[in-house]
Amino acid sequence: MAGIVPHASKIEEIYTHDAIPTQSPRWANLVSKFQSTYNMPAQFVARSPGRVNIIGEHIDYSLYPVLPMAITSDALFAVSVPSEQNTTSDTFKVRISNVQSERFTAKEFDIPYSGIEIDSKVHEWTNYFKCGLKGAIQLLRRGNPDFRPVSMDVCMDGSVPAGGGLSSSAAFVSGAALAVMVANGVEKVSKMDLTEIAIVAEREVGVNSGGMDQSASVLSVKDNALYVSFVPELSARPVKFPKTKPELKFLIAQSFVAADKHVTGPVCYNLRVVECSLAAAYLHAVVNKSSSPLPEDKGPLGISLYGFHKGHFGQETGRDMAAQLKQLVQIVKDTLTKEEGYTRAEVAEKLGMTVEQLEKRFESTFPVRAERFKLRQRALHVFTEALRVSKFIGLLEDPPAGYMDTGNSEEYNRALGDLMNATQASCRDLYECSCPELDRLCQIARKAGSYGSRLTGAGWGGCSVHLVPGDKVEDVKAAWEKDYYSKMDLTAEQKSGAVVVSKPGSGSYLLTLGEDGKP
Ligand code: NG1
Repeated sequence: MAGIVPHASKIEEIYTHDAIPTQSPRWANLVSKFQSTYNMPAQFVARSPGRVNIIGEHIDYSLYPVLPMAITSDALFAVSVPSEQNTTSDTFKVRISNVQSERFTAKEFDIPYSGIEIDSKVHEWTNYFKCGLKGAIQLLRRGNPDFRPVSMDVCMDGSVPAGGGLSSSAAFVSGAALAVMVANGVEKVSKMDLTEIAIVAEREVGVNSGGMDQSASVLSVKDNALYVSFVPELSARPVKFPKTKPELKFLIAQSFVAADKHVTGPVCYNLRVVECSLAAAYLHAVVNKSSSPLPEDKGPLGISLYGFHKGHFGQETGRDMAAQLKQLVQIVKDTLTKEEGYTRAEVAEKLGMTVEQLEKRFESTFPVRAERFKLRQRALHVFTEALRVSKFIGLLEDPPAGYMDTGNSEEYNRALGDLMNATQASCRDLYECSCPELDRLCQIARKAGSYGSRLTGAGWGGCSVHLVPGDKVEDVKAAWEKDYYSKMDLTAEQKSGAVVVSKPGSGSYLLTLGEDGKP
């Protein structure tokens, strides 16, 4: 389904109808800020959205399929390429500002043609732009190693809350990469290329991320969720929710627990990536009785639980996927018996390496802090979650006749919701990526009528997603207000953004502005 990043001629093509009244003034403000900052009009706007993950949590980096959807909130980059370019210099210039200029200070960079430095230890908002820039330049140089990027002026407006589990970073990096490609004369940007460079580029800021967010941000199609698979290569297809009665709505609720995975990486996100990779290597050594290492794949550390899965069964076929995953759950229960986790020495011994070799192989890309690795729990989460995704997508694309022909799809809606609830339990108990506040938001929502409630994104704070019958939306919102938000000290802005009823939005877009710099 890939193709070229679409060009819009007006913002109505980009957003769902209900979003236009808030997006119109926002775009007008962005282009007017651009004009007042740089004293010239912007030429185009590149846009990439955030996403909410419906199901398939923390399994993208184990290379199992996931089902996110894009949301309305996005990263916008108004761009102009100054007509005077200094062609004799060894550097090119990027001036970047933000509509929220007090929070995000404007910067100016003279970037050597020879390479871009990104210091992932410094948490600087422009790092994300540099990631996109670096990825785009690598792509531009694929066919032409001497390619010299142009200088550019950029003004950014991001509406995806940072650290909220809605992928502000993927929206930022893929939007920035798109802006750089277009500034450098590429009118037709391949969606797949853009997704792939955004995935790799985001690792520059210190997170060993999977590929779900960037895929959802770039490839989503309005009114559809997106089924994203990572093997044999990255691919995605839009998926419609069947018409149900009662109608289904997605509510996204903030926990207001900040989850900065760049800071907590060594004990949270990056540690989970290491644990899953170690589980794959361990299972391969013990179950597949192999003395050679697990073959390399696209997992962030070069191997994955899916790689073990494929190796174990010879090959994975779509039809047998669910049956195979069930067997793998049993294999994990029988093999990885230590609830308390495994020390480095215990894992190293099974892998036929020293502790130093293990540290070098698995912990040198991104450092992690742990005495023991909970291989059993992490692998159980991954295989059961992959199974839930396969059941969920089966329900969506092939709804069992009995569920739908009664004119009341209550039972069907519940089946979808149950899978989301099971994900939350697994994230809480096995993957340990929830937190009391997210658990609470889910409990409150279920009590007020949600079919399915779970954290979305990396977790440890951030956002939750809820599958709610249309006629219960107000009840669920009121319950959160009464039992959760009213007990917190929130600003008016936080209160108004706490809960969003979200329709599946479109992915990346380009909009060329008129001579006057107006949309
Ligand atoms: P967040 O932190 O919500 O953007 C992260 C990863 C995803 C995926 C989810 C968990 C990045 C950029 N994204 O999402 O790839 O692994 O956690 O399902 O690290």
